[in-house]
Amino acid sequence: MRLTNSTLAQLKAGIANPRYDRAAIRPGIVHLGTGAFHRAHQAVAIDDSLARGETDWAILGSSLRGRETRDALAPQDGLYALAIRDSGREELRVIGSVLGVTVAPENPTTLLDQLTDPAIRIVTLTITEKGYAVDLGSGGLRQDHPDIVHDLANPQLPRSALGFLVEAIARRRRDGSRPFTVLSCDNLPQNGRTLKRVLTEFAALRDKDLAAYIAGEIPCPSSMVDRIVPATTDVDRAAISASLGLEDAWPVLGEPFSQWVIEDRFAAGRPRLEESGVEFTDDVEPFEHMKLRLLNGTHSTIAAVGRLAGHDFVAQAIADPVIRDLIERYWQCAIPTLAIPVDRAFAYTRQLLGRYENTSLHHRTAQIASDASQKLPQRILSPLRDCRAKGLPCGPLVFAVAAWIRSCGGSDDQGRPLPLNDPTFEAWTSQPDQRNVPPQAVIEAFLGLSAVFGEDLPRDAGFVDDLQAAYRAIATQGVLNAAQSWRQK
Ligand code: NAI
Ligand code: CS2
Repeated sequence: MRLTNSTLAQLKAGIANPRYDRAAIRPGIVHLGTGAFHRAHQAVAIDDSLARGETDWAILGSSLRGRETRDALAPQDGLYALAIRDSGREELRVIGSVLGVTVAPENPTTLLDQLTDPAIRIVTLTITEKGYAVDLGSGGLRQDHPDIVHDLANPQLPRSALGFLVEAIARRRRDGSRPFTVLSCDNLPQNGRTLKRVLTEFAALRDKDLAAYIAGEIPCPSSMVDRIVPATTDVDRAAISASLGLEDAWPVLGEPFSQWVIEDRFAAGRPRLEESGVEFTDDVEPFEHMKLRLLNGTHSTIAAVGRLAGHDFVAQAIADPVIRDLIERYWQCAIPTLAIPVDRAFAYTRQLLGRYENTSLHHRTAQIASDASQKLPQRILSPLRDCRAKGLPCGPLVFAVAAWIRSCGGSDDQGRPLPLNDPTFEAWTSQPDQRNVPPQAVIEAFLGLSAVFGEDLPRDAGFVDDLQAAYRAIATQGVLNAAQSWRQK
C-alpha cells in the first residue's frame, strides 16, 4: 500500500505523522527547487508550524528542472517520510507540509499563478549554487547565461528562478498585491544579498522602474542553513518503506543536527519559526562564515582528497588518519579568519567530527564533489584570501584546491574513473588532459577560470607557487603521501 492521506492510519506504530488536519491547511509559501534538502529542513520546520495551528503557511513545491519528485509525491498527496539517522539508530516521521509539486517546464503558467496569488507571502529557494546565474568571481549576474538570455526574450514563459520571480513581482505590483519575501536557503555567500543583487540586475534589463521597485520593496533576508542530507538511494526507499509499512517512492534522510539562522526581514509576516528552534538575527554573516568555512570547506576537502584516495563516503574518509589530520590542520588555519571566539569555533569543529563520523548517513563524497566550481569560491578560496591578506598559514587550504584540480583529471590515485558533474566543465572545451600535460600547464589552465579564482589569485605569485608545488606532490606521490609531506606548509 502506498503512503497517502487515506492510508496514514495504517502506518506502523510509533511513527510520527502530521498532527493537523491536512484538509484544513492553506498555502502561504511557494518553494523553488523541491529537492531532498528542502524536504528534510525547511519543510520540517513548517510542519511544526502547521501543528501549532499556523494553518495558512503550507508549502506549494515546484521544480524548475526535473519531474521525478512530483511523479513520486503526487500519488502520495505530497506526503513523504523523513528518516533521521545517527550511527545505527533511525527515527521516522511523515511530513505533511508540502501540498504538491509543480513541474515548471511542463506548465510555467501554473507556477506563475501560484506566485501571483496574494495568499503567498514567502518564496523560499533551494536551487543549488548554480541556479542563481551569478558569476561567483565578480558577484554579478551572468547576462550570457542561456536561461537569462531566454527569459529576457520570453518574460511570460520563464525558465530560471530569476525569471519566475521578476515576472511574478511585476504581476503582483500590477494587481496591487503586497510584496512577498524571497528567502534563499542555498549555500551561497550572503545568499540574500547575492539573490537581491542578481534579481535587481535582471529586472533592470527588463524595466528600470521595476528594478527600483524590487530594490525598495522586496526583502531578501540572508539565511544560514545546515543539516547534512544525502541523496536518497533505492536501498533507502526499500528500507524506509518496509519500516513505515507503506510504500514511499521518495523519502528523505538526514542527521539529527539541524540549524537555520535567518535575518528577520519579512514583508508580509512569517510563521513563528523560533518555536521550532529557528534562530533570528540582524546579521547572519558570522554564522554563515563559520558554517561555510568550517563545515562546507572541509566537506569539499574531504570530497576531493577522499575521492582521489578511493573513499566513497565521508565517514570512511574521516576515519582515514591522514585525512583526519589534514582536516584538523585545515581548521587551525580557517578558524583565525572567523569573527567568533576561537573556543566556540573549536567546539563547533568537535561537533563536526561527530557529524562526519555518522556511518548510517552514507553521505557520498561524489555528491559533495558535484558543482565544486560553484562551491570552492565561498568555501575555500574566500578564507584562503583572508589568510594570505593577514599573512596567516593556509597550506591545508592550498592543498585542498590542488586536490580538487587533480580530482578533475578523471581518475583517482588507483586509476579508477572519477566522473565530473559540474557545469563549468560542461562548457570548458579546452580542459587540459592531466595525464599528459605538465603540472604547471594544468595549474595555469585552471587559474584561467576567473569565475572560480577571480582576477587576484592568479596574480598572487606566492599562492600560485604553493598551488603548483601541492599539485605536483599529489600527481607524483599520490594524495595521501603528499598530504603527509605537505604537513610543514
Ligand atoms: P537535490 O539534488 O535533491 O535538489 C536540487 C534541487 O535544485 C532540485 O529541485 C532541482 O530541480 C533544483 N535545481 C538544480 N539546478 C537548478 C537550476 N539551475 N535552476 C533551478 N533549479 C535547479 O539537492 P539538495 O540536497 O536538495 O540540495 C540543494 C541545495 O540545498 C544545495 O545546492 C545547497 O545549496 C542546499 N543545501 C543542501 C544541503 C544538503 O546536505 N543536501 C544542506 C544545506 C544546504
Ligand atoms: C555539502 C552540503 O553537497 C555539499 O556540497 O557540503 O550540502 C552540506 O551537506 C550542507 O551544507 C550541510 O548543511
